[in-house]
Amino acid sequence: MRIQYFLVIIFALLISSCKNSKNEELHLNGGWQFAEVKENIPMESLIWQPATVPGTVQTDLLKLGKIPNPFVGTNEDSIQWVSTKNWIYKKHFILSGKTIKKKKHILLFEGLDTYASVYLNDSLLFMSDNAFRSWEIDVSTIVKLENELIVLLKSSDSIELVKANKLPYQLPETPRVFTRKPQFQYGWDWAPTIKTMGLWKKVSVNSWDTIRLKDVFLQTKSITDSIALITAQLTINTINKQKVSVKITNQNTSESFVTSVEILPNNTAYEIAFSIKNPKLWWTHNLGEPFLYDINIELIKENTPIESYNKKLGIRSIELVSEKDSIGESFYFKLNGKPVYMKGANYIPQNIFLSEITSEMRIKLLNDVVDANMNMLRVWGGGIYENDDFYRLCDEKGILIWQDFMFACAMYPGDADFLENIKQEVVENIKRLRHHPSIALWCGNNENSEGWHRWGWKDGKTESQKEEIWEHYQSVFNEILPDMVASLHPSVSYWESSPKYGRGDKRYQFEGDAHDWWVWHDGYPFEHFEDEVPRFMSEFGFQSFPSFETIQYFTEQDSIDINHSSFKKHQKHSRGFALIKEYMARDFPVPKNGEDYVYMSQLLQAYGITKGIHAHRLAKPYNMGTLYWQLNDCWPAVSWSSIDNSGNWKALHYKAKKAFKNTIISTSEKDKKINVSIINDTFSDITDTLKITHLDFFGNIIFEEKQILISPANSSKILYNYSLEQLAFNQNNSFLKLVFGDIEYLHFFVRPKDLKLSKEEILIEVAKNDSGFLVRLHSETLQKDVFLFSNNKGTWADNYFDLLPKEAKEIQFFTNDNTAPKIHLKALNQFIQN
Ligand code: BMA
Repeated sequence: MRIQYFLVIIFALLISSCKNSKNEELHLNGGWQFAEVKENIPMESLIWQPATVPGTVQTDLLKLGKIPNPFVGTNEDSIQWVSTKNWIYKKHFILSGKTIKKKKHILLFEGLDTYASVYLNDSLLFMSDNAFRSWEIDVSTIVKLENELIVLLKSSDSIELVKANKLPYQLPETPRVFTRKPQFQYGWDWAPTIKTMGLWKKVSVNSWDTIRLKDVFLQTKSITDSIALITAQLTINTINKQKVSVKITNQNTSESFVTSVEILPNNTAYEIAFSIKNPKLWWTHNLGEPFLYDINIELIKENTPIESYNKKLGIRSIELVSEKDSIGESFYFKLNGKPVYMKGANYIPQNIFLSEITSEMRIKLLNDVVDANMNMLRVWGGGIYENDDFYRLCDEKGILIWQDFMFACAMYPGDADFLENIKQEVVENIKRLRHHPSIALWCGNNENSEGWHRWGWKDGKTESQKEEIWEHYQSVFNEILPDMVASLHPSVSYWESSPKYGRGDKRYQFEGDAHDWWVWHDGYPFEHFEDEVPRFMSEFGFQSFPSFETIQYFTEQDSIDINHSSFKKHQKHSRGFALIKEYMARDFPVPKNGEDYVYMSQLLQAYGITKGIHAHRLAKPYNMGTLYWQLNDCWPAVSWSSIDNSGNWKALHYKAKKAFKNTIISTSEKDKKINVSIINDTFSDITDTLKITHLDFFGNIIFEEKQILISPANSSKILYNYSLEQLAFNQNNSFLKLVFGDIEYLHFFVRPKDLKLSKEEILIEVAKNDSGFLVRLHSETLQKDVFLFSNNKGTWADNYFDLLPKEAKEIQFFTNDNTAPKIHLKALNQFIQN
């Protein structure tokens, strides 16, 4: 690939009077100590203990054995005192003789949680009030060879109280709305209350002489088949006017060019244009290759490299198409000019202790996302703007991100200080994330607008108070946020609030994105997903119990005791257990034994949510996306997640994987006919044979037929009808097996509890192979929702599947353990009363 230059400014290289050497970065993460602040006790007399940075007070206390593990039993309560106290951190550090001679020293805290006063060598540097911002301060005149850094962290409780008392009314969800920190830490219907405190991101000192390349943003300006026009926007600091060289290298081809730029002290923004010929576009993994160019940008002064950045460049266009149409208002994404159906889930932080999330955990979770054929995640507004690693992995793996700003289910203050604080927060986070091709949308908030209009938040407030609260909402979500997105990241759309309209509003079904909580919160049956399909479903969900491993972990019991006292803490939804039981009784048998109940709760969740996925996909292109609530957990709990906190896939994740495939078969019943649809998310027509076989549960054929069909590109179409009147058959003990190419779908005529399944045995054979063990299953009768498990640590290639009568099935058990696993299994057949 050849790089061409559109704007090459050629300056003669001037010989500068000052000598440059490489800029330096000193990490200040190790060697911290912390202590609880005690009134009237001098610092040196406090009880100092080792601290981890990045980290939190709570995780440090846990490591020291000073608090019990809050993820276990009912311990959550016994650690609440921690966030009511003030804490102090200190670190001694030395700059080398060479480093101290540099002219500029910038201290950088990438994240402070939350109210911190930072001192260097007894000078107060700054006070922080936003965990979503980084703090950078010039310490050139304060730093010495030997230094002491102190961070005093104040409990948010008293600060929030003061702020709340200043208002003549109470904002919904007070007090969390006053503090810019992850909102779910104040407790959520899937999260414990743990308000962490600490230095939750890295700390460093950056030392430089006269010039520093602070940031690079590669912006794709336009794309055609033959050329992509790119600008490299450089942020450069200098202390004097000087000329430098900027070298841009396309590492894919090793081509590079050098241009000379004049840098001025009163300017930081510089732009260099270049182009890439015949650009290879970035695609989501399900539609192509998430191709990334590897671009190196280097600042050079007198032949000495000063600083360099490696940037991955994904060339793609993304557009939210929200246009009035004959039905209402569309809501779909165009990637590289093509409408793309979005399949995925809502993402929350992987651990309430954010600094405990490792790169391995991110890799594993995002691999699970790709494995389940998801092409979009929504980073939900009550968590965090994720760290760079997360988005880098999404870029590489071809996952699009719907990015909420961090506001959820509340009304926020609107005083000048608060507005300025969030402006800085959004500017910084947009700038940090805008180069990622995975970012598809910036969304203002989660359910704030719906809450204001529908959840009784206006009750008891005067007209002028309501006006003021709504004005504050407007300033944030209809002024500051869209203005910042438009100026800093104009190639990506802004969406005010998710959902656009709540379920009390008639427009729910016709305009924008929607959250269907009729199912679960309002107790509607799963069939409701089929009744009011919106244009884009950005949330819908149902709870289930986590894996046996997770339950054993937090109950500290070997057996599965779902009545264990710890469930009071690990089920955060007040009606959660009752709702699970109510829905289970509608569609499934309700077992008494704990293990069986856990299994059934997972089947129930998977049954309901995949019913929703199918309903949404069938309605394509009216509906163009389905993101269920929620992908993962932040601690071990009963929740809406499809992957539990130990990383185990619940039944939903296995079944979502099938329901999210690019091409699926789906069915709908109308006028005594089963309509068979093929949903094709690829950009090509598919011609293949549809094989329809109507079988009883012992494999006897009632009817069979074959037809060659064409499934048009990017469509959902009814391609076949199966009349229920043409044959006399028992709906309770037969099913349709539908096969199109390599995809298969089983249609059942009645709900699971009404299936007349037979209690035959399943034969199991286990054979060792390179990846672990191959498990071969065989049964004379249909076995529904077969769940395999073992005490050996490992993962299953498939689970919670149907085993067809007289058709053997092989399932891989991936494990490093060489001892033959004892395989246990459950199947729905075991619970049916015939
Ligand atoms: C959605 C989310 C969360 C909540 C979930 C389940 O509305 O936005 O606020 O956890 O519902 O209740």
